[in-house]
Amino acid sequence: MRKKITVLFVALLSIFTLSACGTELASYDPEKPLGEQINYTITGIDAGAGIMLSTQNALEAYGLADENWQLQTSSTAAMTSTLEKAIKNKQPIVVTGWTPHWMFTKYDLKFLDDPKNVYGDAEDIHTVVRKGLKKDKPSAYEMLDRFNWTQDDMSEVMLDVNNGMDPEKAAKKWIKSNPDKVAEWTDGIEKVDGDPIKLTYVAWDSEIASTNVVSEVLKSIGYEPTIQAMEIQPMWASVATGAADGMVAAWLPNTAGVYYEDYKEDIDDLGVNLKGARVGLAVPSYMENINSIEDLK
Ligand code: PBE
Repeated sequence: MRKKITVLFVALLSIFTLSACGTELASYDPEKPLGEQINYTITGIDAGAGIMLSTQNALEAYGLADENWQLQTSSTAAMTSTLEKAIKNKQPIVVTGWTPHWMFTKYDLKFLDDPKNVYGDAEDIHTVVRKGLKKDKPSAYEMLDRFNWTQDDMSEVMLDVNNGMDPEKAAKKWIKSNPDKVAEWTDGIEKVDGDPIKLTYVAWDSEIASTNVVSEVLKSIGYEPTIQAMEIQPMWASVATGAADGMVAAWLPNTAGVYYEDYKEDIDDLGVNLKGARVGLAVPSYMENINSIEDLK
């Protein structure tokens, strides 16, 4: 009996302690050093993402690694949900941020200046296909080569998906309301009869949007596409080895630069499908005195 009570007591005590540790962070305090307030932690996404590699470089370049700043690996979904909670409570937070992404539409965020230019200037998103696609599937090649759209286009699809719409449905909806753009990508292309085509992507919100739109457009010219989500390195490898026909998810020159270097001999880069993307560190606008990565020190 006594033992049971002790066990119960210890159990209760640990629940209380854990919930005490789990209490929310305090609100952002501009008078206190930021590092102390957020445990010197930047909230990141999936490990292989280019933005994670760049952020590791930034921690070194700005001397933040020496001050024990660290980058927490998670996923886009976990990062945005942590961000949402922080914003609700006006708490301090630093995240890996990029546009186009609905986080910048939904929340009042700002990019931190990057005077050392670690994240590079504006990025473009490229379409990359396997060698030999031009010969084997000329209609798909031509459509993929023509595919290009704007940040607003992509954001529209992303926002619908974020609001709970199925990605395929959101893609169809966008296609229906943008017939002129779709015609530019498909006019005069010879239709095929159920040829398979395989696209790979990483399940970032931006790439879920673009890959689903391209897949639906390929359907409209007679292809039977499969789209397969994977991690970033296998995505590049799948196209380089010919296991996949192509992808529309290459953020260049900086973000996926290391992958491009590794695979450039074995792929066919069809150039830009979206201009002026951006990658960096971001904070909520209420962190008024934090405007540059230098301000994290
Ligand atoms: N992103 C979104 C990716 C590319 C698309 C910025 C998170 C990255 O590799 O970092």
